[in-house]
Amino acid sequence: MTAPGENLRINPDRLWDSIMDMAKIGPGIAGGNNRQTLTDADAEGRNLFKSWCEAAGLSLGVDKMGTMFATRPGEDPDALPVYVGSHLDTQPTGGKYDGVLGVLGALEAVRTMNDLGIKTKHPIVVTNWTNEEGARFAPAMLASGVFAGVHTLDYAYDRVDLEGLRFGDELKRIGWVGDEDVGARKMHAYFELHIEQGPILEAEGKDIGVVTHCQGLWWLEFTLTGKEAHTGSTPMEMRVNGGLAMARIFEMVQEVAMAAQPNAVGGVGQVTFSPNSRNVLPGKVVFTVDIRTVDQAKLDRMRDEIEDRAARICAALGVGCAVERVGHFDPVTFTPELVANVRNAAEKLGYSHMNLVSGAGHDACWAAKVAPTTMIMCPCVGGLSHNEAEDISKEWAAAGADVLCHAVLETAEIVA
Ligand code: HGY
Ligand code: MN
Ligand code: MN
Repeated sequence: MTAPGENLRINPDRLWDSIMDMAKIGPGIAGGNNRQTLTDADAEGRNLFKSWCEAAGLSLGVDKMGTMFATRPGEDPDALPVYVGSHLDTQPTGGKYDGVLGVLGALEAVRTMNDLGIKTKHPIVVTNWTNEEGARFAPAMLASGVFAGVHTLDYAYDRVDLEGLRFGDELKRIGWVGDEDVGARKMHAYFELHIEQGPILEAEGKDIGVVTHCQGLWWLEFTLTGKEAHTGSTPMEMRVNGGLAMARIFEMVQEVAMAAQPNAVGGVGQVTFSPNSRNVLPGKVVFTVDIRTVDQAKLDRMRDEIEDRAARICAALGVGCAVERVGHFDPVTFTPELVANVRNAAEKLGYSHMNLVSGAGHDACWAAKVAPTTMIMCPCVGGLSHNEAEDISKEWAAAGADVLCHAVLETAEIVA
């Protein structure tokens, strides 16, 4: 007689259909998604997710950062819940699976438990964190950061997007300001299923990433002050050229990251020039340097070298240089007991697997500060993510959700 849930498998078609239905909301222009946080599309995605949670018999709580917590009751009312989730917000040119696989994989695990009438000692809470991406409002993982006590609610509410709109005002506008104090909930454990967003699992032919660590990160926002002047009539020796300083800093960041190999990255994804006119030298150049590595000392060395060398590059050009550390988390070591639950689940289900360090940041990085936490990853095609062409197979999604379901049940304790 096999134990209840021993050979459990989730419903791959139901999971895939849910992912495809969510992908219809906030469509991109090239097959992916633009469902940025606190936009009308985000609100529409939240409402669809809410309807699915209610259909699965879950009770929904929302905190003051808009994070959604859908609870499946446990048999022991005093047992802390096992939280399982990720995020539904996307990059402006995001894929269909980044974050979404983790939220809907968690929902599919609960739907499967419902199908089989499985009861657990601990409640299970399916979670959608607000503003994981940090694309519209920096920093990334903003809501989970408030939940973990890293940011205050006021700090988060005052973050502004490129149009100068405030996070707190936009959350209110879409009607998703919840009544729960952020971080009041206590977790027995937190699990997050996510696409790898890198090339390793596919290259190694593995179905499952048993995530042991996550790279640490610094986001350094530089504001360079040049002198607005005519690009045609201003002699070269008279220019105070913020754009030139920016270019030299970009080259230097590349050099620092390459010197820090292996397992370190550095680059820039966003720049704004003002006045951003073709024939005006920029008076102000703002950009964010993104550096990451799993080695704490190396991470901080890279940060210090970049800040120091940028100041010298700007001084040599007479350009003003200010830097603000707008995003940071130290390298994360996930909880060995939960990592073992994931590995055992993959083993039991016959999925190929390997240990993995997450290159991207996730809400799990902040959850790990307040609860036992770990992650599960599935491959993605060509390692591509934060690109509308992001792609995974239904089989990879199902394998990840199967392992998630078993690891969660192991931790939430099936009550026969
Ligand atoms: O930046 C990250 O690693 C995540 O995609 N927010
Ligand atoms: Mn993500
Ligand atoms: Mn992302």
